[in-house]
Amino acid sequence: SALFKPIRNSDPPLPSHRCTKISVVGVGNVGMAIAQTILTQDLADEIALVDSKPDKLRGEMLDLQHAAAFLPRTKITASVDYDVTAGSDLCIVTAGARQNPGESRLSLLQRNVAHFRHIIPPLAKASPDSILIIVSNPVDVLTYVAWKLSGFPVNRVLGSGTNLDSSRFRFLIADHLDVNAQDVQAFIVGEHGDSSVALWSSISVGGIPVLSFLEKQQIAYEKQTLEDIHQSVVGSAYEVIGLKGYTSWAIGYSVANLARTILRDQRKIHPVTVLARGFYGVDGGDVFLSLPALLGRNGVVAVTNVHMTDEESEKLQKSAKTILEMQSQLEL
Ligand code: 6V0
Repeated sequence: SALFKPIRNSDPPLPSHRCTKISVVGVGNVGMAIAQTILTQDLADEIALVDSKPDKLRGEMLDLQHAAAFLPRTKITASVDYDVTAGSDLCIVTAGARQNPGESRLSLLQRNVAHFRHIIPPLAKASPDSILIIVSNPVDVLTYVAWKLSGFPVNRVLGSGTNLDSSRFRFLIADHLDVNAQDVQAFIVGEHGDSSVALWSSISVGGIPVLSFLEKQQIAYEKQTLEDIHQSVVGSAYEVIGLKGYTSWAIGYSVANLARTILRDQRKIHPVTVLARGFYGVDGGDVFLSLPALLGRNGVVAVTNVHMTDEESEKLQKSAKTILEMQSQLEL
């Protein structure tokens, strides 16, 4: 006697492609923080994990599966073979090397390009209609590399970019004003790294444009205070890595937030790494960097025309040059 008695004359089961599938490549600190946030937020029906270390991979898969009694029902699979990712709606790449002490970013880039050669082509082949989110660093150049290696249209390849930097920025402004970070609209754009640009002129809190409000009310503020806040955003990752060895929770929430916007077609604006050529006067090559982008089920739908002062736009172009310089030294 079976545990359940089937209903008579019912429709055949729905095809499995009606389920939402997310693949995460790289089950290190970052990949697992992303996977676990996606799980707890019920964003996927299936999560496929890939890594080059089979034992670590199986351990992480089992550890997540053992939480089944406390979570929404999600199929969790894992393999060193990219077949496991077949038919994904979204593929998130966090695999690769981290910077060794004293190692230049260019040398890290070259090591990670070598990894991407083994990761991106099979990933793209197994899920030709998916959207790719690149998280591995240096994220801007690696998003360009992933775009080239995947052959995907440009709307379906993006990098987590300054989505995380902007969240850190909003937290610091909110903390300074003692308000909720969700009421602070503020973007960091450009490179995810040292040359990022804080768009002070477009910051608003509860719909009030902050700088023009202060100026109109003739309330004095120190430019240095603004500079200090931006510098603490730039220093944030170094500080966390110095203290705990890596960053994980904030990048986990930040990427899960992108997954939600894309898969549920939320059409929200996120500062993420996109092909920036032709926007805000960025030129000189196919450079990828963060701009406020409208995201939906097609990936990148549009780039938002945020107001920038001349100074901000000059800084953005400088950031683009920094990335292009790195890119030009690449052998693809
Ligand atoms: P980690 O904990 O060393 O994990 C990396 C994982 O990748 C390991 O499990 C490796 O086995 C795996 N891996 C390496 N090579 C391959 C390969 N060829 N194929 C499959 N798997 C492979 O690193 P962590 O998780 O801390 O960081 C991962 C990446 O994310 C690094 O490049 C970080 O610099 C980057 N980050 C990017 C952030 C962003 O905002 N864009 C934020 C934080 C970290």
